[in-house]
Amino acid sequence: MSTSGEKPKAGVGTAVGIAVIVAAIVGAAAGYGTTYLTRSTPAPQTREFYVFPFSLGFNESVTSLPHDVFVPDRIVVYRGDTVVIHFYNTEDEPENHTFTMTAPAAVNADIGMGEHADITFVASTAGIFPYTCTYHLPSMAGNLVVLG
Ligand SMILES: [Cu+2]
Repeated sequence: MSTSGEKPKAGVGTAVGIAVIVAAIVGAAAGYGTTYLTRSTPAPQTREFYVFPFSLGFNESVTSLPHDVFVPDRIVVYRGDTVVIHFYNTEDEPENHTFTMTAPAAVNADIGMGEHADITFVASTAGIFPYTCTYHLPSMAGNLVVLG
């Protein structure tokens, strides 16, 4: 214990500990940077998806929400891929559904019972892009995820 009133000085052990922590942080940052710079995106390819309307089992008049949803409600591709969506209206009642999006492509396929639409576009921009059915918002909606 110091009796002179001076503050105790940091020892060699403390300095070594700090150096180890700093080295670990610098090493982790360098590793992350190297991984980021050398990452590769797969070559663009055509990816096909089959999309359907689906009715959930609840009474719309009770919830004030449409019981229709998309299956699937999430589509994931890489930037540059050609996306082919086969949109089928498989419902057994005369009701239209749309597959509508504004980006990365303007699409508005409106199909009746028993019909289908084939939609093709290039996912040229990375991001998350909503697709909706204009008749059954807000529940009938999904997202196209384009990885950059
Ligand atoms: Cu719909």
